[in-house]
Amino acid sequence: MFIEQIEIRELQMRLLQPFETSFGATQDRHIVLIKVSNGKHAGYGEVTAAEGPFYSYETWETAWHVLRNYIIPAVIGKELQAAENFAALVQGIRGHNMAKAGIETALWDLDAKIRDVPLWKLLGGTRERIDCGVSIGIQSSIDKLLSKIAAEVNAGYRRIKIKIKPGWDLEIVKEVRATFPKLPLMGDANSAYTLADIDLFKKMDRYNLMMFEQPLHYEDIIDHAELQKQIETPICLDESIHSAEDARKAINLNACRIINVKLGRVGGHKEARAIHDVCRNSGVPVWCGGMLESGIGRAHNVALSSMENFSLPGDVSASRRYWAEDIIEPPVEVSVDGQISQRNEPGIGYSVKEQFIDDLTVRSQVFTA
Ligand code: OSB
Ligand code: MG
Repeated sequence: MFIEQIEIRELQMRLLQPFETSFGATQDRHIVLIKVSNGKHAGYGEVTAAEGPFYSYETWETAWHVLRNYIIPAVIGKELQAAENFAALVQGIRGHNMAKAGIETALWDLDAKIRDVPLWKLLGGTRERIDCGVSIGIQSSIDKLLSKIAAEVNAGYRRIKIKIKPGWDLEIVKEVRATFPKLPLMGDANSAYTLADIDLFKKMDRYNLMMFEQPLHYEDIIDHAELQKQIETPICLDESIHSAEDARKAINLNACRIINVKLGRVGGHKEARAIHDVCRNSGVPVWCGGMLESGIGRAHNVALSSMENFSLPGDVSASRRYWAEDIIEPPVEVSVDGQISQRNEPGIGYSVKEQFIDDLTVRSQVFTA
């Protein structure tokens, strides 16, 4: 495929509700969208960098800078055999995986459209329906959290993730368990703890959680291995894993028993599949994480989740949980029993609402071969 044109846009979109984690709250999203075309078809991708450098060092502004000055100049006007060949063009650019993934995922969509196949099939996926979970942010009270959980359980979601942080942890887990004794439940700390908190994890170990997600430092695998040795609940790594190599090392050290795969964090579909394979070969299940995406990033998450070893419900949920109106048609919908069906149209399989996207755009730039 010939990379004839790349368009980058910054969109402003307001989440229906603020989302709070151990590193802060967000509601007004700045989303960088990518459109790549070969002159005949267009592929779409989303940069999942957040507003500030808190989940990772990338932000929508660093992504814009690195895309414009480094990534796009490396790919514009190039002829690619397949989307997989993108990685070789940008291997000299260290990090900035979310910026890279914006282009990489757009190339996969374009590649699938040129080949006239659904993206999930091009990726090698087999799950025609994927199991969905939700991630519920930190709330102002336990009662509010309990009623949010009840609403999501009633909507059919198969797993509930709550965010934890010092002061919003043991008591909360205890209360949620008392109200929902059998619920598939997990806690995500976003790196809010250290090994000094080991007794707290031993106490939370009694509440039969599916996993603790990223309890310790965002670059650590050594201390996670120590924590995993001392608790029964599986550890799931998110922030610490950027590549299949990271996954291999973490698994070898027994730093985790589960991995959360996010397209942005790992640089796109190629590396996400490589992580999937490393984990599958070691008997480690994976699931697809979320970054409060618009419909385009969400559609890529749905397609990725079709792969065999995405055997646990992910943070991939319905558009309506995030947006009054999504930028794709139809929006991502979840069945009453908590599943999303794959689409059979080529590429991401959802159509893109170009006019609505224009209305949300605050700046854009076009690069032509
Ligand atoms: O750690 O998984 C996370 C959102 C923003 C940044 C980090 C994370 C999250 C989520 C939300 O948990 C997942 C979603 O609903 O998109
Ligand atoms: Mg996480």
